[in-house]
Amino acid sequence: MHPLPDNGRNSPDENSQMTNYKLTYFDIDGGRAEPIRIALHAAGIDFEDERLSFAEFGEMRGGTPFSALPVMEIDGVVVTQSNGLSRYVGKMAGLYPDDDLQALYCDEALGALEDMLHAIVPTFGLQGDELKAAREKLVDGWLSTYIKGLGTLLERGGDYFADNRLTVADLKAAGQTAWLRSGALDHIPADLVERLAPGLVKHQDRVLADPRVVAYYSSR
Ligand SMILES: N[C@@H](CCC(=O)N[C@@H](CS)C(=O)NCC(=O)O)C(=O)O
Repeated sequence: MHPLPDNGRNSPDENSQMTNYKLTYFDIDGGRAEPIRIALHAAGIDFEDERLSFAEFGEMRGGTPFSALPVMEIDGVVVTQSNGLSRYVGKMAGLYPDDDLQALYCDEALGALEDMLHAIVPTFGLQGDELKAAREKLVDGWLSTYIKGLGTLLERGGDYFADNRLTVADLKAAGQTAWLRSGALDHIPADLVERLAPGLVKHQDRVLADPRVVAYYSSR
C-alpha cells in the first residue's frame, strides 16, 4: 500500500490513494514490462515486482488471462496489455502527455513498437537454416520498415516521440533499440538500427541518461 504521489493527475479521493500494485513479468531488465517498472518507480509508487523464470511461467501459463505476461494486479484485480498499463502508470508518473494530439503521437509510437515485436516473435523457437531465413526475411522486410518508420516518428517529435519530453513511448523505444543493438538476436545485424535510423541510437542514449531512468537502475 502506498500513497499516490501528488502530481495533480490523481483523484483527490482518499480511498483511491491507497492501492496495491503487483507487476508480474519475466526476470529480465527489459521487455514489455520495463517501461511500466520505470514509470512506477518514477511515480514513487511501491509495487511488488514479481519476476518469474521461464520455467516458472511455463508452470503457471494458464493462470494469466491470455497465457502471457506482463500482468498487473491492481488491488487484486488482474489487468493485462503492456501498452495500456504503461499509459495508466505513465499518467501517474507524469510520463504521458495531457494534450490529446501529443497523446496520440505517444500511442502511435507505442503501437508501432508493439507491432515490431509481433513481427519478431514468430522467429523465436526456430533453429538453424529456418531461423536464418526467417530473420533475413525480417531484416529485408518488416523489421527495416518498422525501424525506419519509428525513426520518422522520432524526427517529427524531435528529441522525443511526443510532447517534447520523456514519455512511456520513449521508454519502450529505448528498450527495444537496446535489444536490437545488443546482438542477442541471431542474424539481425547489431548495427541495423544505426544504419537505418541513427536518430534512434541517440534517442536511446538520451533516454538512458534521463534522471528518472538513471534513478530506477540505481535502485535495482
Ligand atoms: N499484447 C500483450 C502481449 C504479451 C506477450 O506476448 N507477452 C510475451 C512476453 S513479452 C509472453 O508472455 N509470451 C508468452 C509466450 O511466449 O509463451 C501485451 O502487450 O502485454
